[in-house]
Amino acid sequence: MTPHLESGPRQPAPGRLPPGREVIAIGDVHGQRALLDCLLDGLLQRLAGHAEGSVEVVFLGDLVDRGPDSAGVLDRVAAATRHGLGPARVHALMGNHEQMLRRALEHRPGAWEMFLGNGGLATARSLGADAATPQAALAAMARALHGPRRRLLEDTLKSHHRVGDYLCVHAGIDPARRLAAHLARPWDEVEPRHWAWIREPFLNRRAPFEGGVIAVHGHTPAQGPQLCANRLGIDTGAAYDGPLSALWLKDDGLSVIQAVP
Ligand SMILES: [Mn+2]
Repeated sequence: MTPHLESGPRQPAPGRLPPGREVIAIGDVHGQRALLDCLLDGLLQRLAGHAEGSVEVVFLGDLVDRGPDSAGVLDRVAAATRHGLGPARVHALMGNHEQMLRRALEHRPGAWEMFLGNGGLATARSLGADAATPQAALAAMARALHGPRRRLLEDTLKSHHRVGDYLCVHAGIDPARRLAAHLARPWDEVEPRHWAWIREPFLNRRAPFEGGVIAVHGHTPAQGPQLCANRLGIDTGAAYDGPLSALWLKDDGLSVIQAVP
């Protein structure tokens, strides 16, 4: 089946953006290249006529794993971060799945098993690494992750991206820590309260976050977008045959556009 695009209604936005600026955040892609192409092509049409640099597209992380074409997703996102999407600049954040992939490629203890246990086999296959031993598979993956794919994974991915009141981050914010220290942590650490991994006590928090920032995040899939006063969650389960969602933030409202399988 060919994916199709669905656009939701305009709704009030919980935060403010600098004048003339717009943000489009894209949830966990997880190797779904066909959904990604459908979504980006639809966004490109809707971006026609926008001033150069007035819109920023932010991938919220988890480009890889579970879905069938992680290699193709890395290629499309690498090209977008390099050349933009029409008039929009494109940023990409580190997800816990990129972190697991990097750790496997660095041969960290237990990292290969963790990678396989979280949908990594599909990524290995899409990179042409269907080898019998972990060592052979990792060597083949390392060879396939060259050029723009390698630069994306090693240099381009960021921990967060803030525009106005909105803080784009993969999983969320640990409310028990100072924001700056929380976001500055190196991403080769793996622990559950990390910004690339956190679920609770982030998801159930109703109080505002430090500085009144509104988290724009993926990581925890839900049936539909989670549009709360203090967080906007847009992982709608593309990994599990759900749609791939984009959240379009403007100063006078927000809307959700989905590529539906
Ligand atoms: Mn994810």
